Amino acid sequence: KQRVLSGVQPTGNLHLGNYFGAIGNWVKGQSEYENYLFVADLHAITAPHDPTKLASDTYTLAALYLACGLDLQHSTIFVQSHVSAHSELTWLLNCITPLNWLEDMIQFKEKAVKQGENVSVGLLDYPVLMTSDILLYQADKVPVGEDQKQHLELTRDIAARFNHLFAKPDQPVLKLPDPLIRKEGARVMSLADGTRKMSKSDPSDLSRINLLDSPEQIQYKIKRCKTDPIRGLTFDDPERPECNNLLTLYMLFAGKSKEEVAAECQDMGWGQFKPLLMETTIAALQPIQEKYQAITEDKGYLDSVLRDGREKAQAIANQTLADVKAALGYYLPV
Ligand code: AQP
Repeated sequence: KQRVLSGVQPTGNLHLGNYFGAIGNWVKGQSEYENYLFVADLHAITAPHDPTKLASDTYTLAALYLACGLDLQHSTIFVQSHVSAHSELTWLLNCITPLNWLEDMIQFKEKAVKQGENVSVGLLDYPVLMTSDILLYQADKVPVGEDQKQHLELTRDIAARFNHLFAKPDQPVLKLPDPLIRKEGARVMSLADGTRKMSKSDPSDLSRINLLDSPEQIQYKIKRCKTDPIRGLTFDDPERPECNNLLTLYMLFAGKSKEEVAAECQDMGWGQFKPLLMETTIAALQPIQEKYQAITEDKGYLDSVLRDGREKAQAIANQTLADVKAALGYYLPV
């Protein structure tokens, strides 16, 4: 089986964008691949973070991976910082990565502007850490959204540069990963503005629906979300980004085709559609929330999952790290 690697940062509440853009897709495709899925807590400190929340956010995210349906038969779940090879390989790769490759990353430029003077070396280095995450596991495929395409290209460039400089031509040390682009993946937009993505870091909680929101919160958020005064709901109207987003959410939760939803909703007004979306969303999240409750009632269980995950991940990661060190010429005791 081909190996897939991915992760989400424990930087706040997991929302529908994370579900439909990442975790839900991992779950759908999991039996086809050998999956290594981690909680990206080293990435989480590339922006200023709250140390009183990091551990609990990490725990919640790992529990949600399981609650969303990841099956330990197909997936190894672990916490990035528990496998020290991630940090170590990052240092080694830093030293062979030209600075201007990192300065050219669009996400760095965008986030650096937002963070102003607080911008850390870690934010610049984020793509090298991501490169290490992927290359340590010799991953074949990495699920990427639009925003991560450039970083995956960089990963391939760094791996190719390493192999070129330090490996024999017929014995590459690092595998070049390919993007895994899934048709059914969706970009979920903010409830407050249909042109911006739903995001953990949006200061307004009303802009997103979190996987652990109560039915009351979901009702309230959908009631308050931005719409327009036009009757009859349609997909793909550039003048109506909110309408497109809400119909898409309904389509995804109801498991219906776009054509079915378009036909069902073409004559509806918001007063009729919103209760439908509320009901569908609440019903779809209920099993995830119940499973989450059950998992978190037994803290020992999740800890044991993460310990097993760490061991399995370490076995592969440490081997790659040893190969990289050997290729770089490090002295290793016999
Ligand atoms: N709105 C979204 N629609 C579809 N997919 C999304 N993802 C995030 N938002 C949407 C996907 O979820 C994964 C989470 O990656 P991350 O933890 O690295 O966070 P992120 O991409 O920076 O997005 P977040 O979760 O909203 O956090 P902030 O607010 O910090 O930007 C990725 O696979 C991402 O594509």
